[in-house]
Amino acid sequence: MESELSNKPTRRRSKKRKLSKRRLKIKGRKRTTEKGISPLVEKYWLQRYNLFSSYDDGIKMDEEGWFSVTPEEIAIRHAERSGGGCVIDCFSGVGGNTIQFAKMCHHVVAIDIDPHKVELAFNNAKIYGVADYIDFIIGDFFQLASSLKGDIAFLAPPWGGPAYKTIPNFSLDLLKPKDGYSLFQAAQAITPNIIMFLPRNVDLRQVEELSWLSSPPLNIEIEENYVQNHLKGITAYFGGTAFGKLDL
Ligand code: MGP
Ligand code: SAH
Repeated sequence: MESELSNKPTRRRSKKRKLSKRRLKIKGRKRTTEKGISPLVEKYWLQRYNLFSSYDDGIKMDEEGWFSVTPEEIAIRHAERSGGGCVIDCFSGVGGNTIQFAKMCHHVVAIDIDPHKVELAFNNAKIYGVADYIDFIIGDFFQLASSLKGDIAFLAPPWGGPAYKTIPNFSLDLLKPKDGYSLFQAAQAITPNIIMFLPRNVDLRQVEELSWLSSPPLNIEIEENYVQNHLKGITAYFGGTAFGKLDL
């Protein structure tokens, strides 16, 4: 009897400790699954309303989408410069640019090689009510380029992941899946009116050289893009998109 009494509190304490440990584990697990956010994308998630102002209405992302999507304010700026015609968004991702082009332009062709990205972009375009103005294509831009027609080619290719910023002078050779010169040449098969969204540390001399790939050289304008005073990227406008809105 005595020994039972003396054992009881000890057993209760250890049960309690086990319970609270389990509760902590559940709490930890719940936090990550609720947001579905990995440590890599947490900093982008914190900026979610700068990326999509309608984020809470059901926007869907994947990891690459989080760190690659063009912030909404910048995507609006790109669309304002596009002149309202037919835009080919050659690397459409989860749809940050595609959606804003669709809001302001006659039609958008949105291409991505990753079928899951196209699903996400379609979902996101529906949230913004613009899916009907977009043709979604799953495919490799480099294979499709020669068969595409449009007033503007928009290029926001992969920059090689968030580590791009560790390179002091980002060379166009580092763009994926092919270097910037090949990319620009493929786009020129569609139109000389090209808009390119590039890393803020890009080698600007190389960007200017792109305009010399045409004869006579294309007009070029370079713009820095800020969100809340933070430089996010650089936009190069070529051909008719340089120096104001494209005149169609
Ligand atoms: P960032 O530099 O990774 O984020 O990306 P942030 O918050 O500016 O980082 P910090 O360390 O300076 O505080 C800035 C923006 O660049 C993103 O919001 C995307 O719009 C764009 N971006 C980044 N990457 C890695 C890519 C990419 O691979 N492709 C494209 N098209 N855009 C990218
Ligand atoms: N501007 C987009 C982000 C583009 S990120 C936005 O605002 O959401 C670059 C995208 O290029 C990625 O989604 C990647 O899947 C796609 N991509 C990579 N190689 C490609 C290729 N060869 N052809 C078409 N898309 C490609």
